[in-house]
Amino acid sequence: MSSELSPIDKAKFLAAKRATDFVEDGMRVGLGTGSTAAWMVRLLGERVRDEGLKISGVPTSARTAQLAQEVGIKVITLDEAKWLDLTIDGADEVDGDLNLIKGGGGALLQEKIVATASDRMIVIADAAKEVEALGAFPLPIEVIPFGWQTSQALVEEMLISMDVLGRDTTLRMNGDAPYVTDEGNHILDLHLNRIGNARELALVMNQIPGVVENGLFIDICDTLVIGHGSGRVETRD
Ligand code: ABF
Repeated sequence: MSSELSPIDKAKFLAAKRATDFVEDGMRVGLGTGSTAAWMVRLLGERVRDEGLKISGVPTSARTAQLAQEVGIKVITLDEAKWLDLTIDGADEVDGDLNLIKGGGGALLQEKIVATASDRMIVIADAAKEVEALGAFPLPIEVIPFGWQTSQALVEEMLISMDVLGRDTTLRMNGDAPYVTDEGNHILDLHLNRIGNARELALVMNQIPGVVENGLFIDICDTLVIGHGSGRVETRD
């Protein structure tokens, strides 16, 4: 399959395939969202079909739930699972400390809940996702619809007070309407260029009234699997 893919899709496929090696019979597995995670879901579906792999999958978005069901993975809720052995998910950026920016796919809230409720989180990504410092990718934050413009103004004030590079925040749109998450919330994208202290920003962000969650995943990723278009795959803990 991987021979017909573009270099970046081959990189995503290879990272996803390596990560599925960590999935064992009987596991409760968090299933991530995005194109790299979609490869992982499809490959796990093949193992269910071809090897009789017995796993329960907890999806991190409605679209991942649909794909998992289509490929024959038993889908359960997080509350039915109670706790997960492993979550495999993509990312938008990953730094040298395995801290992440996630949420480009709009699923950051369920992704963070599921990843946090797991014994281990494996991030799968193409090599372009690796950065020296987080922030070039706009940081998504999820805000409730009620008073979202006030939340946006409070976020911008907070960024100024923290002297964060970049101030521009934009409401994520879906065509002419605001993007709506699976939970019915909106997303603000923060164009920060470079985040100096991601840990502090992640803590402060969630104190702002109206902010539900942010796309900084600090100390959550345990293992990084990076795929390259050349065919090389690296695994780092
Ligand atoms: C998802 O994976 C999102 O959090 C993140 O934005 C996305 C990365 O997408 P892709 O794998 O398509 O590059 O978990």
